[in-house]
Amino acid sequence: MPKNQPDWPEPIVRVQSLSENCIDSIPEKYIKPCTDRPSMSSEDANFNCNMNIPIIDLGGLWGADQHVTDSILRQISEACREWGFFQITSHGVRPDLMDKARETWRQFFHLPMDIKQQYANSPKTYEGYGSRLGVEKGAILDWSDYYFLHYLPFSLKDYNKWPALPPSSREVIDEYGGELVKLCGKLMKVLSINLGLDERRLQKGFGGEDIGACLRVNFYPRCPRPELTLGLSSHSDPGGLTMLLPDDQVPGLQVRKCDNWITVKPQPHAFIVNIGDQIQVLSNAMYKSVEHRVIVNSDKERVSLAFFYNPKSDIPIEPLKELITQDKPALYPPMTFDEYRLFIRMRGPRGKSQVESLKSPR
Ligand SMILES: O=C(O)CCC(=O)C(=O)O
Repeated sequence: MPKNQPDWPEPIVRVQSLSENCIDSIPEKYIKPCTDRPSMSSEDANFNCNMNIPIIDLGGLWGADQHVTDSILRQISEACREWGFFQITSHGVRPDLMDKARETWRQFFHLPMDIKQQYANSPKTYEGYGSRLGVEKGAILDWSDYYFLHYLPFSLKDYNKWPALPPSSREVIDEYGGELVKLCGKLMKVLSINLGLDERRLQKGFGGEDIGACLRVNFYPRCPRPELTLGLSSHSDPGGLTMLLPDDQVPGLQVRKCDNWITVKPQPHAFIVNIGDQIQVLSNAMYKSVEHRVIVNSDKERVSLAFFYNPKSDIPIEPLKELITQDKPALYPPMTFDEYRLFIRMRGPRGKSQVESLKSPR
């Protein structure tokens, strides 16, 4: 992988290096406008304390007891409609694999900088070690570094673009991805059934077996002025479904609920699932992707693994015919995922502006 980053508009600065050198201030480039800064008011904190996204135990989902299955399907259906976000437990991925995956990545971010720099990314594919999303010169940046890689399709899977260190990281990352692809396949069936469709319908809408899957590992270093910045700006996920493995020690993910930001309280060994823009489009907005963002803190770094399950990238994605009615005509024109994700790759995270801008004029 080339060591220079020819296409970034400005020299890349690693937030981790900034964090190690900033004692009590942060560079202006990371200071958000007042309206985007996290609220530190005690009123908001109180409201926040009592709220969490739904937690759903998947144990028994595919078992013999139809009442249990129906109850889990109902909980997921409600969570998709009301929240667009939920946590799942008893999901079948081994807890030790989840811990190992997160620790492997934590160790990667603690390797010496010259090793990490060998994987420095460019905005052409974003694969590798990165420190900004979007290529707009002068943009206000987020307080995080990340690593991005592909699992699927096989044509994009390239072990040489995955970190070789720490030892056995490629095996761990590979096994983790395989498990998550299986889990996402199961959830796609659940969502299809809940939308009143054949259980394979959403997967078919994604392009069958030929889908995309990728991982972004986020590293949020400690920040001396967390009230002025964000680890990741508000956005909805452009893809299909996201499975987030959050830090087990440090909260930070906030989900927008009406006009409030709810800080997610992660359950041990749960995945946080959220609906992406492509499912909003396929479901003709029966399910909606939801804005979320990440706050940082001055005491502890944070690591999260966001696994994105996406449609095949070169087929048109549009509302499924079965979900179009006279009362509810197709809300979105067809667009490939390749075309769609260009927006976020060029402009960086911008709330829900992209999916909203797609809506067909009526
Ligand atoms: O770090 C988190 O908790 C959320 C990460 C996220 O939203 C993303 O990677 O898209």
